[in-house]
Amino acid sequence: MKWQNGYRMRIVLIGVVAAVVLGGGNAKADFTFGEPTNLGTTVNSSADEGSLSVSASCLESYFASYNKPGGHGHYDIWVTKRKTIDEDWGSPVNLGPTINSPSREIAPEISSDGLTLYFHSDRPGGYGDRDIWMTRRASMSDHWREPENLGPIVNSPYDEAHPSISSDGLSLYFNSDGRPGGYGEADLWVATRLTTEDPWSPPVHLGPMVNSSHSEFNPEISADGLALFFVSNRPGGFGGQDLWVTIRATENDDWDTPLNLGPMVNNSSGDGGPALYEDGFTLYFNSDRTGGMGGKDIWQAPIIPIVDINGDGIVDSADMCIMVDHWGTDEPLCDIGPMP
Ligand SMILES: [Ca+2]
Ligand SMILES: [Ca+2]
Ligand SMILES: [Ca+2]
Ligand SMILES: [Ca+2]
Repeated sequence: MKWQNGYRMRIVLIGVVAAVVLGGGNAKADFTFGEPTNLGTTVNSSADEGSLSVSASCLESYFASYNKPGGHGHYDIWVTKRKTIDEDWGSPVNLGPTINSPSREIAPEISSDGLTLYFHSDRPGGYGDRDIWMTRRASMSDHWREPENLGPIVNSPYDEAHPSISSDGLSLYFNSDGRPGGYGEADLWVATRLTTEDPWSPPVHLGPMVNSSHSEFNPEISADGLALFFVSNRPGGFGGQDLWVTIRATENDDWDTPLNLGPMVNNSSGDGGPALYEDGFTLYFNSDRTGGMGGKDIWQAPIIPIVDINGDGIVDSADMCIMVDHWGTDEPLCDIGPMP
């Protein structure tokens, strides 16, 4: 997910709240999710596809696929590209044997500058179980170099998986199932560093507000660092595993109680792999719900504004009048941009 600033992030947070409270009839100036659609047959196939990561340029999307023809065994990382954001995604290309191996390479995460690709793997050369690896390239047109293990500060004999890098490159979120200090099943952790040249600090467990005895995994940090999407099988969902989000007011605040993304996105299928498009109005995720090409597919759902400012359940001229009365002000009731 790659929102550029708090302005957009607030929209999405409102949207998440809307998804939760709309049934109560008290929604106003809210957003919700539209009907998810399958990303289509160019990217999806009868193999498993998931773990999408969209570049900041919106011209590259990395994803993982299991035993997709043309791969190197088990999960591999693939990329689909396009020349402009108005074009459809092109045919996926395997990242090749420098990156992919007979082991699993999965959960790609492209850095905001497009020059580092994180992923997790159980390939030889790690510290045990799954580890987080990265590969770099000198420029957007260069080839990805030989992957490097992130080292024994971040990785351990236990499980480290599903990296998500903050837009400033200074916080690395991941999940671990079994790392000492967890609450049971997978939990979310974060490692930080002072600059991108500094080593990573020992990972910190995200604590009891976010983690539970159920599974919390596949974190996805927003570009402004104020929303953390993840997947969980915790109670309160719609069956299987669901997408959830926790938010915080500033990067110095604690994470708040996680919210389920609601029934438009989550259903009784297994839903996971959250990613967000640069424009802040598209949520990507993977699911094995009906209507796909087989196995897991990548789906997208629009994030839709609801401009019911006075909360009477109708979007009409009364809402517009309130908007006009506060035009050019910072009245929070109306500050729902970027839509006018
Ligand atoms: Ca592989
Ligand atoms: Ca490990
Ligand atoms: Ca847990
Ligand atoms: Ca599929």
